[in-house]
Amino acid sequence: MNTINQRPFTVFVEGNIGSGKTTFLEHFHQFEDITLLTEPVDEWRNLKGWNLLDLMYKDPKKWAMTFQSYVSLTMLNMHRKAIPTPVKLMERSIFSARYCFVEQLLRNGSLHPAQFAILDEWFNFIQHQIPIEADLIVYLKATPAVVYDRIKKRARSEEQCVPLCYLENLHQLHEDWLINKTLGECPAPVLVLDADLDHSEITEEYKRSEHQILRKAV
Ligand code: DGT
Repeated sequence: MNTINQRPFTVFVEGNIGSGKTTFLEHFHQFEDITLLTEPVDEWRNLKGWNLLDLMYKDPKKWAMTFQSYVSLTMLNMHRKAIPTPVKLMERSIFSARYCFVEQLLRNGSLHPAQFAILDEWFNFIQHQIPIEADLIVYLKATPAVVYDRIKKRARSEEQCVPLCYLENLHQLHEDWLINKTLGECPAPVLVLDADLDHSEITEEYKRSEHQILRKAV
């Protein structure tokens, strides 16, 4: 078990929309001494009755700033959450929100440069003033066409308008951030898994990460 003064070994699970982050977290349900923090999508879909995710997709120019501001808050909450186990596995992070989504929304014109500047200032402030622990990033690397098909199949109502090019751009931003290291700061070593594999093969692929994630828990 974790001692009070020891911080948990902290892992971010990153990857495109539909790359299987939730399924990856579910794989680790079977292990003790690990806390799984799923992304607060439900909070984004219901803030005092408002569906911010839907508003953002329907009218990004109007709602992207508001949405990203709330994403930052909910992500920060996850980063700062005290947990009782020696390992913490988190779906996404404040870093992918900034380097992938905010970047994308700036580039496609959904965010005005002035709005981007404010989000960037907040991000820099948080990074420098609030401890955010990161020990490992698991990157679920997937082909955009594959995640496009999965998103269509899972039919989350807000995402039905997401075009393939949006996923291609997001994929490239993940690559630039985590592989090419040409975008922002990569806060931890990256383990790349093949997230194109289908259900029958993916468990074996997930197992490849167990040793690195659980070594602190065993
Ligand atoms: P999974 O399990 O890999 O299929 O994961 P998803 O697709 O459930 O989770 P994720 O984080 O890729 O995305 C959930 C939805 O929220 C999706 O429509 C993209 C959107 N989203 C997540 N983070 C951000 C963000 O920072 N900004 C914007 N604009 N959208 C975001």
